[in-house]
Amino acid sequence: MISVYIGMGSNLDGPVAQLEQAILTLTNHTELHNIAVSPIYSSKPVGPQDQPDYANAVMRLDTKLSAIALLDLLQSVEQEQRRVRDRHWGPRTLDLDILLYGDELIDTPRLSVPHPYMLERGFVIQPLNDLSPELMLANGRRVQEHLSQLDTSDLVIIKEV
Ligand code: A4P
Ligand code: MG
Repeated sequence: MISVYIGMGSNLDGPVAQLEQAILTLTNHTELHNIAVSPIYSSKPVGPQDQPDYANAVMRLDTKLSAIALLDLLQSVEQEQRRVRDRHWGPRTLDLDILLYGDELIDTPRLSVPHPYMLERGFVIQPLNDLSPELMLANGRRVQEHLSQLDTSDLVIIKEV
């Protein structure tokens, strides 16, 4: 079993409900085990500011799926929720990113793990810290050390899962 962390984000069509639907789908998947989910946070958009606030959370799970098989699964869940609700180009209804896949370093056209921007993002590191503050990252530092260096003043818990 590999221990995996997934970053979840949505800023369209009922962001909290989008995350809850994705959590339900993944929880019911036979290949994913011991799922734990952080609180859901509201966060200000990073990048273009002319878009709604995001709902963000992090999920931890154990799986025997390969990283690519897991990416395929996450993208199928994204497609499922996008196909039903997203009628326009623009902010996404659901973004599921593989943050960490065990301690593997992956650098291929389809997959970069650890996720390249995770350390800079309060909306990732805060919920990751809620689940695993002591987790040691590839750079030899713990999640809680990174959290102490980030501005998280825009984050508000909107739902305990
Ligand atoms: N890909 C490469 N590495 C990974 C990985 N570790 N996990 C590839 C998942 N996918 C990975 O992703 C494009 C391609 O990235 C995939 O086909 C996969 O092969 P995408 O989700 O379709 O496109 P995207 O959303 O433009 O990319 P990405 O990287 O998910 O976007 P970002 O950088 O995450 O930006 N502000 C707040 N507050 N909260 C947010 O959640 N999210 C974004 C999206 C911007 N601002 C935000 C938030
Ligand atoms: Mg993505």
